[in-house]
Amino acid sequence: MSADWRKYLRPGVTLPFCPGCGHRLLLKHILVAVDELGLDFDQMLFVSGIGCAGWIPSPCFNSDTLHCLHGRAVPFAIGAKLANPKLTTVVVSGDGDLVDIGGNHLIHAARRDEDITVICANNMNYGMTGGQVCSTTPLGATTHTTPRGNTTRPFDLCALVRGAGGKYAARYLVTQGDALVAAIKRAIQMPGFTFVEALSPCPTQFGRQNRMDSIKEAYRYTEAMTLPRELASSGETRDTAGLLLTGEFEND
Ligand SMILES: Cc1ncc(C[n+]2csc(CCOP(=O)(O)OP(=O)(O)O)c2C)c(N)n1
Ligand code: SF4
Ligand SMILES: [Mg+2]
Repeated sequence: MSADWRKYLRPGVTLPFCPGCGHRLLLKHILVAVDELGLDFDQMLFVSGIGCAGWIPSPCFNSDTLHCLHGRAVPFAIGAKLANPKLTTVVVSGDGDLVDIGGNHLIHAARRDEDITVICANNMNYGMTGGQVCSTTPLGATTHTTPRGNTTRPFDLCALVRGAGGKYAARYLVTQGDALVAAIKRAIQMPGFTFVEALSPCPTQFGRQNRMDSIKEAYRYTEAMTLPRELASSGETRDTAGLLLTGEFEND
């Protein structure tokens, strides 16, 4: 794996994440993908909304970045791409930002096959604001707003994007570096709307509220929710036991 990813960081920046945060790993994987593709960083635009995940590109990346209104990263990205079609336009934001607050933008961008890549850092809660429930929180999980356990079913993000018409969706844990880098590269290279979901543990909020005593435990919990797609019986994004499949999914 390329060791050169740090050269894409804004000079002097301190990565603004808690120890063990999955977003830190995702940041690295995105920059490794950019480096391996040999892209001109000056011709890239990264767009993010509000949340810890929104801090991955901005302030960290030394490219053009748009750190925009909560839930509005996708329409900002579409606007920028329309204004300058040569820009490689990549949204990097959180599950709460992209799927709760901005969910309508996400599904319609997929339906319209807008020429952008969306990378969603899914930590299954609103990390920045203290760990509230969101539409990706697993059933039964404790959050600040569900102290007795979440009673509503979470979205399966890859299924959501596929159902909306998105041609390419992929899901990996942030610890699956090689696979995640390959998926990000594929998504950036493929024309049209592409989506990568990175399962990114939040030990500080989600982990602590669910009695995970260490960073390792937070990673084990997330890993236990997944199954490699090759081991499942069909091309669905979730298996019959409800496990999220990791892999790449394409519509015809
Ligand atoms: C309009 C508006 N509503 C609510 C908030 C509060 N808020 C800030 S970040 C955030 C959640 C972000 O969650 P997510 O996108 O999952 O990012 P994470 O912090 O989990 O990485 C919320 C609700 C806000 N800043 N603006
Ligand atoms: S609160 Fe959670 S998501 Fe935010 S930086 Fe800390 S560990 Fe990461
Ligand atoms: Mg989140």
